[in-house]
Amino acid sequence: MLEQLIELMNRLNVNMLNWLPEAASTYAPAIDEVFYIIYIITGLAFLLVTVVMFWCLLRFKARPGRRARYSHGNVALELIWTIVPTIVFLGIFFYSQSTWSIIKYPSEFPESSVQVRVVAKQFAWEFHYPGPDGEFDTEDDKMFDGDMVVPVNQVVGLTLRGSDVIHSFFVPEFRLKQDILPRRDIPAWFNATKTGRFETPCAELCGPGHSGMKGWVNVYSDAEYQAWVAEQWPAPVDTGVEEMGQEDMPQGGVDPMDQEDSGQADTAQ
Ligand SMILES: [Cu+2]
Repeated sequence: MLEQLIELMNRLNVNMLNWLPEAASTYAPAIDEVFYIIYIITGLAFLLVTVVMFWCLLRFKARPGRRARYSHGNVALELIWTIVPTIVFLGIFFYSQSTWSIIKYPSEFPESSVQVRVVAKQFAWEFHYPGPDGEFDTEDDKMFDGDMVVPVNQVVGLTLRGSDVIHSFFVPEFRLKQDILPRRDIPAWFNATKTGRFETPCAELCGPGHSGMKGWVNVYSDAEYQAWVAEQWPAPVDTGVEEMGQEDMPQGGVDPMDQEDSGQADTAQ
């Protein structure tokens, strides 16, 4: 039903939602669906109001001899235009609830395999990585100015931290937007479905340099990401788990696929 309507809107060239940026995260299609439903409802309401307005203009226009009549109101009509929008709004609320909750409620978040702390400041983005130990604020942490690197098809957990005023982390292609407040850590997540370089413009007016406050999310393929990690945190790695994984390999007996899997499991922790 929704798809047919979208198809029809596309054919009639009235579908402004075609202007949305490409969808490149797992939850982007669900967000777009809510967009479409609201777009269709408001589009129909716009049509209805416009038609009724023009009908009234013609039907009740001034005519010689006709006197204006004072209307005190119509209870039935008022009930209808209160109850119908209430039902529509509640419907949108319940319909979008599942999408909203997986994106916004930390208890509903999927488990992440990569953790990045995003620090917003006037007027730049800092992306902090915990390093091989998986712990923030330790010696192997690394900070990248303006560029975040993540693997494709993996859940990336974010901690959004503000250092001065209110900012907003926004990746249009992921349909992810979250305000950042000073002195608060706000969790967020995404799972990118396409490789590429996606801009993260600050989406909350934060001062004179706001328009220049840009960052980038670089989504790499798995192999590219592993290579990037190896380049940033060169071996030897001092966690026992990693060492075992690397040294056992030449001795044989280990399926390379298993090896890769356990490597991923390591980064997951
Ligand atoms: Cu800003």
